[in-house]
Amino acid sequence: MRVIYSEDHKLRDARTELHGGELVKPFEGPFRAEWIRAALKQKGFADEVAPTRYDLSVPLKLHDAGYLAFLETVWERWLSAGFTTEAIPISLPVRRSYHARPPHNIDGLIGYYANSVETSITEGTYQAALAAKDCAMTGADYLSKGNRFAFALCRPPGHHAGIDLFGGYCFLNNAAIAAQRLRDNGTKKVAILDVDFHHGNGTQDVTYERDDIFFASLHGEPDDAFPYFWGHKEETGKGRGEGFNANFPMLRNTAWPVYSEALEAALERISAFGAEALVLSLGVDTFEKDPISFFRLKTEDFLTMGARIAACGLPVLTVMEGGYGVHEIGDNVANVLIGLENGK
Ligand code: OKP
Ligand code: ZN
Repeated sequence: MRVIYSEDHKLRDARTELHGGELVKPFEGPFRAEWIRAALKQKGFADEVAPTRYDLSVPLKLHDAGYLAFLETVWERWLSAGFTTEAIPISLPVRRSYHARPPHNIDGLIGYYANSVETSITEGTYQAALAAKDCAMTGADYLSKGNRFAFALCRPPGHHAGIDLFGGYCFLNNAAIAAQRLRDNGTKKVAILDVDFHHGNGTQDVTYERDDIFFASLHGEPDDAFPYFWGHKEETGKGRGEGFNANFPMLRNTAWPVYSEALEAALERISAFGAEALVLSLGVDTFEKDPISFFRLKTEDFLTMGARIAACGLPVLTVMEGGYGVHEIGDNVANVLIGLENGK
């Protein structure tokens, strides 16, 4: 399977994350991609390529133009405002912010475009996010040439990035951008299956009113898990997108027997939709030892997961999302990819 990887991910290397009332070293750091890459090399994934560069025309079909302009300039504007440390939002438009509009002041603007506040913005963050988007788009183009599988080793991740919102370590929605690229290349129906532990609220946001991209997410129950305010079963899509969004929230300590039933149900929906290609938003933070999550999947379960997904017969672009803390994230990702190849 082809692996698409850019060194530019290293430009996203924040010093701070707001966690439990403290600024800590971020869970989402450069070591993640390098651990995953090392495991892939060790398991014989030798076909690694750098991404092609793409402009913003595809991202602009999903993200707001003002939001992208904000991402491009926020670091410079933050420094110009006199701040000397990483950029963190403080005031967000929430309930009854009736006249919310993007303020000129960068300290306000960063809150306007935030859906959570653990994700500090740093020098280089935008460059890394652009490279992650390039990896995802390169993978989409590789599938459109007739290849069955590709893996975009994206970092920073993307599935919490909404139309005009960053947060949850995400800035550009890599998986949705790949899905849009597949659409633009002529694939009529694309499904995104999100198996990251956290609900893909950003992906849901950018696809919610669409009937050409089906979104299914398996995740920790919102009553108990970040991002808390999205991911309920009742969120089924809107307008022409009604019926094209499916959420599968699960309880604390969910292990493979229960998880696999939800996976089967999601794949059933994807096949009933008539998907011609699948973008797999892969987070391995469902692993039993993940430091910020509460499912109980084991390393061998990821092999079964990949095989089961491949059995749907679709071309699959796997896009990297979460998975933290422990070296096993490498083997877990490799197992999904090996499972995909075995299950075809
Ligand atoms: C990103 B992805 C730990 C609590 C959770 C944000 C989690 C973002 C997860 N500080 N905070 O979906 O893996
Ligand atoms: Zn996650």
